[in-house]
Amino acid sequence: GPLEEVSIPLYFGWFLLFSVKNKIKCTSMDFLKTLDTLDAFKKHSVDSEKEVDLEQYFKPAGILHCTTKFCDYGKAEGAKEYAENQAVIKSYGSISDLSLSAFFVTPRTCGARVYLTEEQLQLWPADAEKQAEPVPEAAASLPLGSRAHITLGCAEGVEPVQTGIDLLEILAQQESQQGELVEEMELGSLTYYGEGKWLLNLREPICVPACFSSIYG
Ligand code: 2AM
Repeated sequence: GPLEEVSIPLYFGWFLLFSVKNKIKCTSMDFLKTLDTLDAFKKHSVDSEKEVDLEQYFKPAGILHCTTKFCDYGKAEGAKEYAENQAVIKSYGSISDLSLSAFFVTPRTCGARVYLTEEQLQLWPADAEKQAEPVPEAAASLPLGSRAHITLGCAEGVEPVQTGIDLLEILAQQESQQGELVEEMELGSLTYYGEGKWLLNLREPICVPACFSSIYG
């Protein structure tokens, strides 16, 4: 009935606990600042004469989280099945550590890659990597959970759904060994994937506690 439909949220996901939000914001800001000042970054900019201030360029994301399933209040494909899944019901409200393994930047989005544990993968929809529109060509063959990320910021006029698509595109390129190692930084190794796409693989993953829950918006 209509009441049932109302009870399906906008999306499910892991929400970073309040205590770690600032840490992630600061670390990602540091990354942007460092990237800004690299000669290699300036060289690959569309307009190498113009200074880009990445911290201004990306509008900060609202609630820091890693979406598992975008349900659109039940309108999205598989939303009801997901909401009724036993693993989802059992884990609802539980806290686990998210492991952030990389930061990435494209002309559209800025995000952190999340490396999911076996247990967390139980909450990951089987078709998450294939549902992106448009799906980057090689993305369908990437392992389950490849799309998992936290959107940190979007360029003016860009929707956050783009962050996962950008990540899939970079990972598909990584898979086929495209990309040019640009610099070993303190945080990790920085690789350039062309067309303004950068990924910093963290030497030490950053662990952040998060609560599995949902947003009704
Ligand atoms: P994000 O997970 O990349 O940040 C509300 O819009 C949230 O749902 C955002 O966090 C957004 O992107 C995510 N989202 C929006 N549309 C989506 C879609 N079609 N598929 C997956 N996630 C989506």
